[in-house]
Amino acid sequence: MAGKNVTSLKYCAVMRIDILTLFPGMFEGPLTESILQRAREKELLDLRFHDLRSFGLGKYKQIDDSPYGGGAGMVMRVDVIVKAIEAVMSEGQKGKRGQEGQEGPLRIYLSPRGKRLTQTKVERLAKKKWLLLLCGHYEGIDQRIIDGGWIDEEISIGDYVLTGGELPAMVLIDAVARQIPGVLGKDESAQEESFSASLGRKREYPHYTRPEEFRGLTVPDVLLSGNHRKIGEWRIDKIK
Ligand code: 4FV
Repeated sequence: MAGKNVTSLKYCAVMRIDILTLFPGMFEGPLTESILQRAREKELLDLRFHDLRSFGLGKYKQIDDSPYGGGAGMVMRVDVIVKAIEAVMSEGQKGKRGQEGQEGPLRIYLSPRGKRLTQTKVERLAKKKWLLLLCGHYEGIDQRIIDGGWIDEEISIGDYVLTGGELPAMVLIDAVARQIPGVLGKDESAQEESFSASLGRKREYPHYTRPEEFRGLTVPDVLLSGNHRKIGEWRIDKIK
């Protein structure tokens, strides 16, 4: 990640997230711009990328194999993935974090078989100090990685199939990071927005800004009235 050294952040970051992926380069861009990059520079977010290939077997660093029982595609091997997860956990236990008796990371596997990611779940995850995200590829991972207890939660971002878990991981990181105090500037609020508790988990009201008139399209008069009680009532009425 040329120019933006992101992994050598000190331990004081509010939230540490370790990402296990075959394609660390995919995170270039979405997590190195704007609000998320600022959060990393302000040491509110400590992102660490681990290339699963480096835990591969043999000369060719094999990480997957053909599915037992036959069928198309390849499956990521239990021995490779568990080695990677345990390496991150032991690495994290060393140093300052370990001394504080910091419990291990909440280990999340992004997959269409998971529970759907919601704002309520995002707010719960944002209270954690340490997350580990496993990004699958191909047909997915050997089920023993989950049944054997190396994954705490399986999370899906939606009922469709992607080429890998990297985009879902970025979606989760973006949504969670916004909930970390200090990440959103004062003019950006996570309070009164869609699906937030203050809006009863409903979709927020529509927004308008200058120009007041555009090709005959105008702004609702109440929003120009300065009457904040009426504006509040209008907005509540627009929440759906
Ligand atoms: C996905 C989702 C998703 C499935 C096979 C990765 C892919 C490949 N992850 N929400 N929808 N994952 O489609 O989280 O391994």
